[in-house]
Amino acid sequence: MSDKWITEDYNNIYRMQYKMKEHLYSKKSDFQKVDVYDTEYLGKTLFNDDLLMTCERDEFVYHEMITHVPMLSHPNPETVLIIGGGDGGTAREVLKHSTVKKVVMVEIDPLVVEACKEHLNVTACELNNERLELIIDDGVKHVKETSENTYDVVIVDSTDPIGPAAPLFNESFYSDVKKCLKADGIVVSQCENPFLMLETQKLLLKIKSRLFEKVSLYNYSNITYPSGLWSFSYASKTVDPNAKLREETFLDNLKYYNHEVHRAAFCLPQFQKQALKELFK
Ligand code: SPD
Repeated sequence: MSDKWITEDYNNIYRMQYKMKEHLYSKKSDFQKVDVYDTEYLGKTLFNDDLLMTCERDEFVYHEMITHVPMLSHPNPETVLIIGGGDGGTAREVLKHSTVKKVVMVEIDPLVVEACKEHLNVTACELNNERLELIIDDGVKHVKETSENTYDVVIVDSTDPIGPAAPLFNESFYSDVKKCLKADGIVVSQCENPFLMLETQKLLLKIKSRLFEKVSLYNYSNITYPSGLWSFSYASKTVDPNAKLREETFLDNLKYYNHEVHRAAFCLPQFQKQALKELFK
């Protein structure tokens, strides 16, 4: 019997392949095709439109870094909005914080939630937490309709800037996010990677630097997204991400994040720093 491989193709110039054990889930929503595969090396994996979103092997890197950098930079994060994040990994990390009273998560695609609840318990394990309100809706519409000064932290846990996530890379969306944030609020967003998507990183930072007083970008390395070195962009009206970091007792149990990694993540390779430094504030 021949081996079965799953392929993620980046613009027909770069491919990654994973040896499949079993195809566990496949459905088409109004937005995309959603698949869950069990694989030899990555364990269970979630794919949207044939792009790898998250997997058992290294989901902790992405979810710890998108969450704990803003959450531990903020002096007292009580109310948190997650845009996207339907697999539940970011919500799981946010809910570890003792300060958190309420998390609202707005995921556009109900099938992402369904697939992960059925097959990816490692990320979906807190989706029924009583401090979490899960709304199936368009995140762009949600922030437009949200009142001023509602959230301490907004986390944009999006897919790539194509398909349903494309509007999450627009200025009008971030202008509404700014409105929703309190005076010391922070927004962190999935910001692609410096090797293949430097122009997208520039565009998102330009938008944030037109709207916010503090703007920067930090990196993490993972094994599942093309080219390996990926980034999150940071913006706040007032809070410097490298000033004072909060302590939490759960920190010793994390697998990627610690305070040293937090500070080091803002040190960028020279080519990325040169390309983006004018946009940092
Ligand atoms: N090419 C994948 C880009 C990252 C997408 N976000 C993943 C969501 C994990 N919660």
